[in-house]
Amino acid sequence: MTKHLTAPQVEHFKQHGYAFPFRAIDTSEAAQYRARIEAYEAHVGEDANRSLKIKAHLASPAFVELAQNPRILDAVQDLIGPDILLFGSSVFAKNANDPRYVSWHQDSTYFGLAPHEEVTVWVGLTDATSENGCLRILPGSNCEPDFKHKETFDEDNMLAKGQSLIGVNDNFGLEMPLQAGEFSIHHERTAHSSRCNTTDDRRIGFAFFYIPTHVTSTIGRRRATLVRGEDRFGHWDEEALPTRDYDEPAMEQLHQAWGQYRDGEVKGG
Ligand SMILES: O=C(O)CCC(=O)C(=O)O
Repeated sequence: MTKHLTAPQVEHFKQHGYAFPFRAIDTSEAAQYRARIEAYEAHVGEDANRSLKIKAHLASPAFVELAQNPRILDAVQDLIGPDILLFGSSVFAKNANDPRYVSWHQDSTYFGLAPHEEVTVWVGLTDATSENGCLRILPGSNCEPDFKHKETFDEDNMLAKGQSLIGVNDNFGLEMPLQAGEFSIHHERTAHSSRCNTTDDRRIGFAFFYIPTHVTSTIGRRRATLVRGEDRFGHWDEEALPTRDYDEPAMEQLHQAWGQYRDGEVKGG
């Protein structure tokens, strides 16, 4: 028996690498989360994209709570089973009329996980539309061999290394529009991207990265948080979760994980 997705939705995910839309929170809660991201930006004096990366949930207990949202975890459980670790999260915030985009990429190349069973839940904290650059995926790419990336370091590319898949036909991209508070799910091998924001408001999404507890890190021991079930494997060290906003030990882990990723110490294996 599935908990949130229907059996055909689970089958569709296996074959095509994505599922959407599902509701996690209502629009007023989404607006509160947006306000929290913007309060963080005011606190650090820069765009959330610059530091709420890889372990963004460690900036606030409220973000950990969103990662533990039962509707999200029920959907994740339907896809990867009942023992679930949150190993990371990133905020993708585009400003109004923002030329920045996300190039086609596969997270499996960069996450350093084996086997490739990670799923990403992307929660819209604003509406995500064609015009403001909603997430796009290449259906079925989850079942294809790994693609090759080139690292472009393009200034307008929101990815740390500007990593871009070589030879993708952009016309096959499928958009996943969402209303604020809804979420989509994609597999770590599903190629995805997003275009720039041509509207007068921001487009903000919070991406959470979940793995079943048997998945290992191919790049040495790292930290993760058990969000449901039991960890009978012990492949991951525990994260120190924040007890208040911008809690120092938690922020230190956030910055450390982002630094390792950005500086290339953390690469896929
Ligand atoms: O939000 C975006 O535009 C890109 C998101 C993304 O690359 C991801 O969720 O892995």
